[in-house]
Amino acid sequence: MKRKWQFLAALLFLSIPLLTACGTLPSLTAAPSPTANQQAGPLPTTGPPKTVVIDTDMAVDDWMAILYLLQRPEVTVEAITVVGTGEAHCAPGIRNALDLAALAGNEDIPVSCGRESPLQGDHTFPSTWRDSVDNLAGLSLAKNPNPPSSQSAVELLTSAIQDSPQKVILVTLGPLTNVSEALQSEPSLVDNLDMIYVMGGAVNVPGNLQVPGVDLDNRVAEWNMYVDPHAAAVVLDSGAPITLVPLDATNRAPLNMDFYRRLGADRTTPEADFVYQALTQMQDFINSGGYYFWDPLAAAIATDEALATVEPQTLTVIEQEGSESGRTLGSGEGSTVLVCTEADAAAFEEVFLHTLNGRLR
Ligand SMILES: [Ca+2]
Repeated sequence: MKRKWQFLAALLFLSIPLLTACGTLPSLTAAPSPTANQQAGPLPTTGPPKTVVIDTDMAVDDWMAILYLLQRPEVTVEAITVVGTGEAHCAPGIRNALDLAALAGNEDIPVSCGRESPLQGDHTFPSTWRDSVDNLAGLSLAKNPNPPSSQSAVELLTSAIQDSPQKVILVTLGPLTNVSEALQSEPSLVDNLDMIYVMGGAVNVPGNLQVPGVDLDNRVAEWNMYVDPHAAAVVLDSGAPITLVPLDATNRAPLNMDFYRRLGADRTTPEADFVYQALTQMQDFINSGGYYFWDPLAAAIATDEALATVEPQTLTVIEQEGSESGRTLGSGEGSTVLVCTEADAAAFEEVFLHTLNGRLR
């Protein structure tokens, strides 16, 4: 059903992109038609069917990652859980996740949120960031008529993984609070996990807490790990198959104005147009040179590991409070996981644009 919808939708959007964009997002500008040149060349191929669950903190790059996964023909997203310790607060995070799912024609995907405090400590994202993503960066979406799931995030994660006849790919895009709680309460979940792709960590590169307006004496941690270091340690120690997509890899994929302009000239679906509108709100950040495809790259690697260079490494998460809290330290002790050390940014951008524009079959 989903594929049939996507096929019909793609035909419709390719035929009347202007009408569709205006009808779905009346407050936004119309998307231009693609040029012949933009449609030329072989399209990436998709692999076998994948069952995916997304755990997200609903920031702008999460929106891009979610729309990417919902547009993949071979991916079925069974559930979206919002992590309440991340950038979005629970109530707006749930609402925005439901509406994004509806934008992509998947309004029935169950969505719920988890606890709003870390397992340990009191680290949080800056309140100004949280307010902005809660507010959908000033954008608006058509409302999904469905209510949130009646299950908690941990219950939904657990049932979605346990009930799947196919092993599940779990894609985590925020702090690991929900996932750690689920794995602690039901350790056997690892038996039905094909892989957990974790956007987070900084292994052999600096962290990303040193940003304007944030005064933290920590140059080694990445935000998702910093916010809930104990949760990160629990997940890495769980025995689940894990592929970490740390800053080592995402630093290779900056989101720059060239890509922004390319998307502006090549957006033929509501999904692609929404990403363009979101990035329009992020132009100052993009121009600063500090914006990267963090979560979209992790989502894309979850569908195609060839986009990254992956190698096993043994890591320890520094849990103690202090200047290294949340660090993912390469060491002889700890948990051995797969780590993406490099990424092919050009290949990623190609597949991201094709996927957002519904060109894959
Ligand atoms: Ca995120």
